[in-house]
Amino acid sequence: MFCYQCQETAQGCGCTTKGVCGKTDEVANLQDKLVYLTKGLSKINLALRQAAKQSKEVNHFIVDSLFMTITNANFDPQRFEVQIQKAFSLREKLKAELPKENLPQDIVAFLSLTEQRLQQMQESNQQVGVLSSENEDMRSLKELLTYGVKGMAAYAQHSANLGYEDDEIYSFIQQALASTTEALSVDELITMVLKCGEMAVKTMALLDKANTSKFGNPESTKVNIGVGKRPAILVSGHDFNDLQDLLEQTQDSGIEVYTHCEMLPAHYYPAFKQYKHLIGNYGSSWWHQNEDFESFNGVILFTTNCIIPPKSSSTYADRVYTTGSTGFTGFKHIEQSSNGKSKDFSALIAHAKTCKPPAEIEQGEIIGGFAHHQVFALADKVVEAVKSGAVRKFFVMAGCDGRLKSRSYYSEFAELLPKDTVILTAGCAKYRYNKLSLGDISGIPRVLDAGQCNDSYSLALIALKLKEVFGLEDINSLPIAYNIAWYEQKAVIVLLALLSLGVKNIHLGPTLPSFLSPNVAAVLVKNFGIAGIGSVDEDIKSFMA
Ligand code: FSO
Ligand code: SF4
Repeated sequence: MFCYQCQETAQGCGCTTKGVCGKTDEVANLQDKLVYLTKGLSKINLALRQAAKQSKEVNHFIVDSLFMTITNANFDPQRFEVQIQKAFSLREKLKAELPKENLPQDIVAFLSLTEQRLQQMQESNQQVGVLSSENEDMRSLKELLTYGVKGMAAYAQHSANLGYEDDEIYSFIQQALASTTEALSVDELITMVLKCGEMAVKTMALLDKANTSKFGNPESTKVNIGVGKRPAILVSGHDFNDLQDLLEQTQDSGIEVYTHCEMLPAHYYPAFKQYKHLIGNYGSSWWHQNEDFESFNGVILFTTNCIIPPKSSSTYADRVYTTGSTGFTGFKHIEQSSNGKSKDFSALIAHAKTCKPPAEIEQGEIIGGFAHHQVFALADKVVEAVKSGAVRKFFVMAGCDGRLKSRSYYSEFAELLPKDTVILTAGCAKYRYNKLSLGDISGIPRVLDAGQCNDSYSLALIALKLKEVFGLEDINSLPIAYNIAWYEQKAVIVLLALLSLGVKNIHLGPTLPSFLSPNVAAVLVKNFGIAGIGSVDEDIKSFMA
């Protein structure tokens, strides 16, 4: 195996025997094969698209497959075997639709690919896996593009689950995948990467539309972090559609429901407030799940990543269920219903009824719900605070949390920021500072949480609105600094989206991605002013200067 797609990659270089995340060599190799097959299917679907005969089933399959390969989404080799078989059968289905003559050579080769040949290609590093690109700059750009479309696929799948789809997004994902197999120049690949950022903005806008159309606009909300008295289900991941289906199916069942990690922003939406048995948010960010799940006592449902393998001493594994693109050997999996109906959560609900209620680990409330609509409603107050000097600077600290000790930087940074600054956050990065008492400025909380990582889109809209209100030409003239923490591939697509909106001088930490070769990193530094992080004191000094 060779994988360097996330921030925690071994020694900052690459995982080669087993992932730091827990991914086995077997699963890593299956994932590489699956990604390779999505490239072939993309080429066929692009060819069919020219005759307006593209397959929706393949669009969905590619998005699902990419999501399955995102860090901490799926560790189950059997699920990947099944997906690989499905890729071959989809290829056969599409074959019948293709013209019999004048097919490009690469499609002809893909149509005759066997599983055995795929295995040989993988073993000899031919076209399958990261190391199949020998030139480190080409490899870097191809992987940056691949990780970008993996993140895009995750957001596209959430939108699709809510009934919002855009063929342009599917088409771009397929073009991007196909382009990684072509003999493109460095400049052509850079163009694709920049285009990926533009499509990221479209994808996040679509997901924002899906979420707000279905659940209303997030509003300023205090979320309980204590516990109730009944047996309960803890819902993790990002998929609001699953959460809503579960809440419907647990109405009046005597079961209470809690959110974990990235499901916290559900509480900010009006539609979720009507569920009185949605009690609050339990625990902390994804990497605390061993402790959080142990003390929760009830059933846990993963709708998306981040899953971490339970410790051998853990007692909660038999209480965990996965659904959607997620999977883990030993966890039970809830399948999609085949007839377009809601998923059937009855087994999980029955299981929850046999469990003890959650143990209390903290009490109190956290505040959030500051997505674009809520912040625009406060615009006058915000503008006044900036004009009067009460707010000197905003810090966008969106992104991810992670296990590395060095991430304590973000808690310290938040704590030591001057009191006339406001943090704009989204994603699980917020757990580094959303329970600190950072106070408010004339009623504006000093941590404004917009929501999940995809709600970084809201942060961009807020910046664009401020630019308009202050009559500025350039988004970078605003008193906004960007100090973003990344971990997995959804953060990569968020970064590309911000770059495409013209945001410059983003600081990225705790380390820069190891998949950026020195030359590719230099291009990002030169054109976008991307930088890493240093010490908290020095960084605050330079940001405030
Ligand atoms: Fe976090 Fe995990 Fe949302 Fe990611 S829970 S790390 S970028 O999956 O998607 O922010
Ligand atoms: Fe390593 Fe990250 Fe890949 Fe897991 S996802 S194998 S930790 S680089």
